[in-house]
Amino acid sequence: MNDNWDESPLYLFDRSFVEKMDLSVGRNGHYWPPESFGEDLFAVLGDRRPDSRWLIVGPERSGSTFHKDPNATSAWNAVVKGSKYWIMFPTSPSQPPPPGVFVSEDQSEVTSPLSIAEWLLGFHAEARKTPGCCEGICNEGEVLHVPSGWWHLVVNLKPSIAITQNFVPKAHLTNVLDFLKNKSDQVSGFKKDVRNPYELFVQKMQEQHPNLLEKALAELNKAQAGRKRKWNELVNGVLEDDNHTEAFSFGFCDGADEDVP
Ligand SMILES: O=C(O)CCC(=O)C(=O)O
Ligand SMILES: [Fe+2]
Repeated sequence: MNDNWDESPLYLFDRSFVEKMDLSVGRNGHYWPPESFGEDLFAVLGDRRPDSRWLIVGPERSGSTFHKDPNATSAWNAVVKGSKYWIMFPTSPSQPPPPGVFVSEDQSEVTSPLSIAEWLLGFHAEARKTPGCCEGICNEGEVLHVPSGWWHLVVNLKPSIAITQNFVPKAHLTNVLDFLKNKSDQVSGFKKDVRNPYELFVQKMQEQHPNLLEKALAELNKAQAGRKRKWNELVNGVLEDDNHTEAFSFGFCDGADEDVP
């Protein structure tokens, strides 16, 4: 880190730092998740939850290219040392990905052919003018919230150490259920013995938070029915009358209208 001139320096993500460093996580431990983010519903999965916490270490210029966090989770990112520049975009089905970023039709693959430096030189100015763009610098001791489904790019302005943790807040339960159920080929971070993450999550939620689950599944059904109707409209080329269009929100589960940074 101290003697590196690479344009894209090596960037370390350690998902086992708690075990390796023998840390205790919790109110009286070495660190604990900021309480302002509320309950993490993936906690119902116990040790079968997907990877969820990382120690991130890198020199200046290292960083993360544009992505959305896995399994439609939200995240917090706490800078322990150094500082990070963030640029983010709210999720929206009506808005294309950030300038210079290309996704496959099912959003499973992100192609950002440029290094962070090239993207900043070529697309930063345009991106900053895009509606919804948020940017800022997090310094030591500051914590950033990455809402479910938001695009983000991060670059370390100084040599940095951060801790990040992914979580499922109540507000995004429907998005996570939708992702696990309908994008099962893109689900990541679960151990191999978890064959069906969606079923396991539903089962554990049923045991521990049945009311939340019921509400979220009802929302999911409504969104799926809306998507199906829209599909039929497109395929049949039929324009539905007003009665059919009012309750419909295409891409509801992408959280188009609910995220507040
Ligand atoms: O480079 C960073 O600190 C951001 C990390 C990040 O976005 C992630 O782990 O999902
Ligand atoms: Fe991220």
